[in-house]
Amino acid sequence: MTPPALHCGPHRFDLTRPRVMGILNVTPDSFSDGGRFFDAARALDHARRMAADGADLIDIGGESTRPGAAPTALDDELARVIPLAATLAGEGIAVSVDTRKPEVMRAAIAAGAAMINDVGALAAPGALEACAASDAGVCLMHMRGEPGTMQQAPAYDDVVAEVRAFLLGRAKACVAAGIAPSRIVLDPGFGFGKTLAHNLTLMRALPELAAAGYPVLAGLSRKRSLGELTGRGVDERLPASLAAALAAVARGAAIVRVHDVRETVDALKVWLAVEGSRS
Ligand code: 9MG
Repeated sequence: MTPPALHCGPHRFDLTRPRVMGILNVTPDSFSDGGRFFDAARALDHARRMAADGADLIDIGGESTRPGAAPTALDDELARVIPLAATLAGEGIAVSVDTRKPEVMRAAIAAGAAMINDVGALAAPGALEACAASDAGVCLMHMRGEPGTMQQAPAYDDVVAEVRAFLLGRAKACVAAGIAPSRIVLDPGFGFGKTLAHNLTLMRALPELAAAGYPVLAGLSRKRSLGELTGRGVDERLPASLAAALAAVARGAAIVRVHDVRETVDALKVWLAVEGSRS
């Protein structure tokens, strides 16, 4: 069951309708937008555009997590992310910061970020404490391995059971550290140490994950699995990304993380008109 609301700093999201997180990669080497928003002025324009198009949250990432990516130095990540987060938060936009570093988490929260999106599920020393000392939302994602090597023959005995147990274990650690359950989002981490078959199995099992009582975030936009299914290059995956977002929402995802906000918002409006709210 999707909980009725998510609390993220000053923002409260009613989850009786699906929410959209717009992606803002401020890295020179993003797989999906090729570093187009590395320039701060362009990044700001793009974030404001996504917010105007209906994004509920803007997820700013200053370290690439694409398969094969190398780590980013702390100072570089801070310089890329924090001024943008401060400006956008100052405009009332709900900012999420995609980071694994506790130092970046603390600076992001001080700059007004409403959510920390951690592909490492707050496992780094100091990460839980950094978030617990705030009222920001947290997105806990499952990843098998590290971005540099995670797609080298990932293997599971039971991908659904393993991902679910990991995420519920991390949620428990968050609650024990003082993070209210109403601030926690779970994410199976499509493409993070998973084959196409793993991703499809997880997609079919989203209702099982949602049944745990935390909102579920699904990130499939433009990902490699969609290229494998359609034969399309990264710039040609909009229809596949929309289909994936709708399939995820139909299986209980509360938030979809996407590049193409305007198109996704339209698709969800149609879905919602047909389905009605989730209350
Ligand atoms: C940073 N990032 C890239 N893909 C992602 C996904 O699927 N989920 C979350 N939470 N973050 C992601």
